[in-house]
Order: sequence, then C-alpha cells, then structure tokens
Amino acid sequence: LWNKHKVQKFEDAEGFDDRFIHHVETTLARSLYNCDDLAAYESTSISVRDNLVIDWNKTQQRLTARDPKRVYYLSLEFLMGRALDNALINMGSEPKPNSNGDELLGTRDMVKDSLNDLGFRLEDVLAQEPDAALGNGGLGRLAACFIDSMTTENIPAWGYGLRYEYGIFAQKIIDGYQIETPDYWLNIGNRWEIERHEIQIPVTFYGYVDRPDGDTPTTDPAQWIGGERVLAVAYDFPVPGYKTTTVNNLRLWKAKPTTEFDFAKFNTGDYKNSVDQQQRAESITACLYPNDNFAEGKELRLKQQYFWCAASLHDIIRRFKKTQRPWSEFPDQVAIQLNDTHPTLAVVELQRVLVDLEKLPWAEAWDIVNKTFAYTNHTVMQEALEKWPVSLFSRLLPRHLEIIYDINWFFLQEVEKKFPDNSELLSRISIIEEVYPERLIRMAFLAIVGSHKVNGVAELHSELIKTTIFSDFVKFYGPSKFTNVTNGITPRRWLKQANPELSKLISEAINDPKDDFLLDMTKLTKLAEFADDHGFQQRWNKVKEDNKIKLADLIKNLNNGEDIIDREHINNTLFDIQVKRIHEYKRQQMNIFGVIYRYLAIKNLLEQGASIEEVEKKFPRKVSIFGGKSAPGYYMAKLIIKLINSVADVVNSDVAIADLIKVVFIPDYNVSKAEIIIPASDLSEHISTAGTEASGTSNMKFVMNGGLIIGTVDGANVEITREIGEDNIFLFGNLSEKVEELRYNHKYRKSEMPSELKMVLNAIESGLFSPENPNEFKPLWDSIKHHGDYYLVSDDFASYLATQELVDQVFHYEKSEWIKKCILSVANVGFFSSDRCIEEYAETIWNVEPVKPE
Ligand code: 26W
Repeated sequence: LWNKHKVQKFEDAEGFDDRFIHHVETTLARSLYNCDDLAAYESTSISVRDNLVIDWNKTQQRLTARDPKRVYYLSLEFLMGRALDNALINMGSEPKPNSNGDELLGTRDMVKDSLNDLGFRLEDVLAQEPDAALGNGGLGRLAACFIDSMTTENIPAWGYGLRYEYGIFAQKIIDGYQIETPDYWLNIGNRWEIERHEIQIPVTFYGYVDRPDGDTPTTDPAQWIGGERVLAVAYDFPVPGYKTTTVNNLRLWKAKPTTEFDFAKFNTGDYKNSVDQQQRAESITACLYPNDNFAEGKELRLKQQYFWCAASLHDIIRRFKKTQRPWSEFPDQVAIQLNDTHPTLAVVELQRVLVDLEKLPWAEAWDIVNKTFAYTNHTVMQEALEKWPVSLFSRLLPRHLEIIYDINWFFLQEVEKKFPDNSELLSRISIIEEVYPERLIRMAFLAIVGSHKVNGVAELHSELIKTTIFSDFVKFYGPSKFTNVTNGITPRRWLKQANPELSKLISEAINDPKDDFLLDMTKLTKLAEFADDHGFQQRWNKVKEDNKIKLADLIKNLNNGEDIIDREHINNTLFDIQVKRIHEYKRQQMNIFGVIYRYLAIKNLLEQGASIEEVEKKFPRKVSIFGGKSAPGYYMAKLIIKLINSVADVVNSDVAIADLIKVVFIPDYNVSKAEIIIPASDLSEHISTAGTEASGTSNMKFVMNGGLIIGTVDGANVEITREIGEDNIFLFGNLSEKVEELRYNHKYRKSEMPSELKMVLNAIESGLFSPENPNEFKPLWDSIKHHGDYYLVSDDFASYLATQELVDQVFHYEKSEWIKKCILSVANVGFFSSDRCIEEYAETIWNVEPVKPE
C-alpha cells in the first residue's frame, strides 16, 4: 500500500503550479486573491522543500541500508544565508521540458516562469526570505560551504549545531556609530525546518558525582547525578547538493523545559517561580554569541557548548547502536570534526559515556575517542583561544572536570616518559594552566590530545600553529599529527547564484552549457584562451559594469534613495571593497587612513592650483566601500566604524574634489548583501598583519567573481598567489617572519613613522573628521603612536600606498591588462572550491567514501 501511494516530486512546471496552489490554499489557508510576495515565497519554499524531503528520506534509507562510515560536522555556527535560491540552483540545472513541452529549462528557470505566470517575479519572491545568520563570520560561513560540498560529493554527512532564536545582531548605523538590534529571524516562521517533536534528548547540568564504592580512582565508572535538566529538541534542515539527489541533514538543537515540575516549590505556593525556572531552559539556545576571535568566558556559553555536544553525541551514539556493532568499530563508522575548540566537550562526553555508562575500561574508551575526533584550528590569536576556569567547570560539569584531570594525568605521564625531568615542558603543555587567581582549562590542548588529526586552514597558518602555539605538541607527537587543509568556498552560491551573468558568460565561453564547471572547476582553465581576446574582454567588463550598477542601486536604497555613486562614470570608477568583521588585525583602520591620505593629497594639489582634470590623472576615480560588524563590546573596532563614517561625511560632501573619492559604509553586512557586493568589486582588500588571518575566505570569493586583490602575504593569499600567478595580485607589506622583530622595535621606540601616516594622523588629531570633538579618535592614534602599534600599521603603510598607486595605474591606464588579470585569475581559481577541500578532509582525515544514489 505504501508503494502504491508513493509521494511524488514535482518534475515540471505544471507539477510545480499544482503544488504551489495546493500549499497556498491548504498550508497557508489563503487564496490566489490574497497571495502576496511573502505568501508566494512561503508556498514556493514548501513546494521545493517537499521535493528535498522526498530525496532526504531516500538518502537516509540508503544510508541505513548500506551503513557506511558517516561524518559529523560539529559547528556552533552555520552562516547559511537564504535557502530558496540555493535550493533551486542545486536541485536541478539538468534541463527539463516546460509546460508546453518544448522549451528546455532548469528547475530554477522553470519555477521563475511559473511564478511569472502566477503573477510574481522570482527576484521579489526570493527577497522575502530572511537570512539564516547563525554565525559570526568566516568560521560559520565555512561550515555552510562545507555542508553544501559534502552533499554535492555524496558524502554521508550530518551537520550539528544550535537553533538560535536570535542570529548575529542586525547592525544599524546611527550618527556614524554601530547600534545592535536583535535579529529575530524566526519572526515569519521558518519553512525550511522540520521540527522533530519525537526527538527530545535530556541534558543535565550541575549536580554531583556519586561513587557508591567510596574512594575509587576517578578513572573507574562513576555516576554523575545532574541537577538542572533541560530537553534538546531536534530541528532538521535538508541540505541539497548540486546535480545529485543526495540530501544531507543539518540538525540544530533547541532547548526547552522538561515537563518535570518542582513540587517542593509548588507545594509552598511558589507556583510562579517553579514555572519561571523551567522557562529559563530556553535561554540556552536563545542567542548566538556575537564575538568573533574573542573568548569571553561566560557561563551561558559553556552551557550552550555542553548542551549541544551532549545532545549531538547522544544522537550519534543512538544511530550507531542500532547497527549492533561492537564499540571497537565506532571509529570505523563515525568521524567527528570539531570546528574549532567550541565542541571540545564532545571529546570528554564520549569518554564519559564509554566509561561511566557503557563500562568500558578507560584505555579502551580513550582509544576509541581518539580515533573518532579531529580538530580544526581557525585562529592563532591569543585572545580567541578558549580557556575555562576550573571553578566554573566543577560547578557546571563536575564529572567532566574529573575526566579532564584524568586525561591530562595520562597525557602528562606520556610526556614525562618521553622527556624526563622537564617540568617546564610539563607545565607549558598541560591541559590545565596554573595561573593566579584561578586555574584554567586550555580547550585547544584538550582538543589536540583528544584528536587523531589537527589541521590549520591555509598553508601558512598550518605552519604557524606548528611553530608557535602548538610547538610543544609537535615535539611530543611528531609532525604527522598536524596537517593542512586549505579552505574553500562553494561555487554554486558564490559564482552561479551570486553572479549569474558571469556564470553564463563562462559557460558559453568554455562551451559547458550544463554548468558542469561548477562541479569540476578545472574546466575553468579554458578561460585562459580568451584572456587576450578583446571582444571577450569587453563582454567580461560589461558583466562587471552591470554588477557595479546593481551594487550602486543597493547603496542608493540603503541611503534613502540618495545616489552616492556617480552613475555616468561607473565603468572607470574603481570599486575598492573591504567587507568582513571589523577587527584591528584585519586593519580596516589602515584602509581608511589610505583614503584620508588620498583626500589630503587631492586637496593639496587643488590648493596648489591644479585643475580637477590634472588631479584626476594622479588620483583617478575611486569608491571605497566598507562593510562589517564589530563585536558589541569591542571598543576599538567600533571606533574604526565611526571613523569610516566620519570620513565619508566629510569626503562625500566636499564638492571641491568633484566625486574623485567616495566613501561608503554599507550597514548590516550579511550573506545576502555579500552576494551583491562581491560580484561588483574591481579590487578587494585582504590586508591583515602578516600571520594573523588564518585563511580568509572572502579573498577566494572576490577572485572567483573576477575582482583583483590587494593583500598582505597572509593566510590563503599565499596560495591564491601561487594558483593565479603573482602578476595577477597586488601584494605588499612585511612578511610574518618580520613581525616579532618589528613589534620589538616599536616597544623600544626604534621605529620611524612614515611621513604619509604622520600627515594622516595629524589631520585626524586636528579634528578634521570630528570638529565638535577633536579627541574622538584619540585611542586610534594612541594605539599606533604610544601603545606599540601592535598591528604594524606604520610599518606597512608606505608600501600599502605605493601598491595602491600601482593599482590606479593599471586600472585606469592599462584597462585591457587589468581585465586580462581578472580573466586569468578566474581561470585558475578552481583550487578554492570547497569540493576540493572536502575531498581532502574525506581522504586524509575522515577516511570516508561517497555513497552515490543509484
Ligand atoms: C570563542 C570566541 C571565538 C569565536 C569565533 C573564537 C574564534 C572564533 C572563530 C574561530 C573566528 C573565525 O571565524 N576565524 C576565521 O575562520 C575562517 C575559516 O577558517 C578563516 O578563514 C579566517 O581567517 C578566521 O579568522
């Protein structure tokens, strides 16, 4: 009977129309007469989701039957952006007949046509969807690209994370200052999630450790009697892959109260308090912590981490147990990837389950744990490394603290054996940091000890972690435990979806009408044949110009309809873009100082009597575009935002410079805005102090969209240079090897500030950009002049300006050369597909094979 009533996917336009109207009239309980864009979005999404869920079920059944090794990607952040357009692109580029049966269209085009016939524009419908912004920046977006690639590669993989009610805050700019407002992204419901009422996993906190046999060693099984109890409810998000019917799962947990009730309180008449306490459970998954590269050490954050690790592991173990295999086979069936140290508690939790609940001997359990986990490090910044106070642990997770002590004890024994009588090494390498006033647990060290592989995210970064923060571990384990997997991005979202025109031009040029290059990016190398072709260059440039117009439109909209960018000259105005989290190490301050320098230099020339035409020869037209959020408590980053906006106010309203410079700060940078901003760039800035940016991934996105880079020799810029050729990137600045020495020189006042920077800082100090409060930006110049210039702005500023001059030269006087560089860059960007990256993880870390649909 089940087979007879098999649920069918819609395959053609008529099928879609049917499904669409069905959902409008039943699921939404509306009619075609009161179906607005929002309802059309919802109905389209549910219809598309229906198809995905059918394939999702088949995928999961296939996996149950074949029982291959699975990958679990544990990430506290998944910065997914919008789902509908991505699903339409991934679901089928294979052309299908339309309703008349003649024209051949892919699913996206088909739905677009259908919606048109129903009275809607696909663009307007897509724009109804709120961004799923459950992440801060690079790490969260990487997780989103990875699950796209894992599915596309047919790898049996699940993502596990938290279903925050509030994603990363929405950024408003008021009087030039960042103001945070809550991002209640679930306001209109969420048509992509499937709530699994039936999957509710109890998670406990606090309490005490019970040892029925008295004072036995802590490595013997013990019983943790938890105090507070909450439930983890599963919410599933189907993850479509490109040109495959494999649909993987992203499972996010929501905290909810148990139905248990504090009868003691109730009986004393304190009914309200008893309910209130229960309600507090939901606060665990209420909100994403908005810090990027800064560990705050808040109790609720640790609760989030344990809640998520405990629920995910419980789920993974339950799935494993259904197969009735012995525990020894667990690592053959399960690979767990730790996305930074945030999920490190999963290591401890698995050990606890194996020892305390499953009664495995300690060593046997530890062997299983170690073979199961692998850890990715995403930062070397000291302030980003998680360290939790022992006292907090002993209250919240008393049994886990014991287990960590035991893990450390066994580990230090081994170190002692290999390096006897080296107490300094022991204290350096210990998982417990003995510092006053309280001891701290070093989560990165725990993650290394608990994993069989540790990787960095770009070659330079992977070398740096071996020689700096983890050097003692290399000494102990040898270098083979440490490896590199250079980051990547999904070309489906970042090329096809964000830049449909460039994607089309490419598929025509390389004669790939079915867009197979989105799976096999080596096909792009064929583009090199057209690099010198003048006609092709012009078509290429036209796509860029159209994308710049779209960005200008967005900026106009955000500016209440007032145009900042001069449309007439848009083609020969250089769009210079830096969009990413605002952080001193990423050096947006150096970028805006560069803008100020340009402004002052132009004003000087004008004062000396030069005409605008003469000035324009030296300083051609340029728009400097910034975007990005600061952590709410990060004072210096917020001040940088204010400076950018203040400079924009002065420069944009100075009629004397006749539009030669414009400065724009785009508020509330997010994935959807990135999809408009990135395709419009001529030049993007990746100018971190050498050795500080682990990889960067927007650099890859900009190159894939035919923009050039100005950058330091840092993170993945190094490999981008290798792949696309050093003639096609504008590198500058000191190398990471020099950083220590330069910082030392600052400390002992042996450095000279370049005159250009002096000029800029003097202008700021004079109050040019804050007349009512000349000291407004004092902390910014102080950090350079008096506090050691930790990010080495003064050391790199001169070469930054010189390189910007070169950029102007090529863009304005050798445009054909410029476009050639862009084409050659795209031709060689294939390496940075996250598909390549996932294949490397699968082979070298996870040891998993794809399971293809029949
Ligand atoms: C505990 C606070 C905290 C929160 C987030 C610490 C660290 C993080 C992230 C690891 C920061 C992050 O997103 N790092 C970025 O990861 C990207 C993906 O690998 C890299 O491309 C970026 O260079 C790196 O900054």
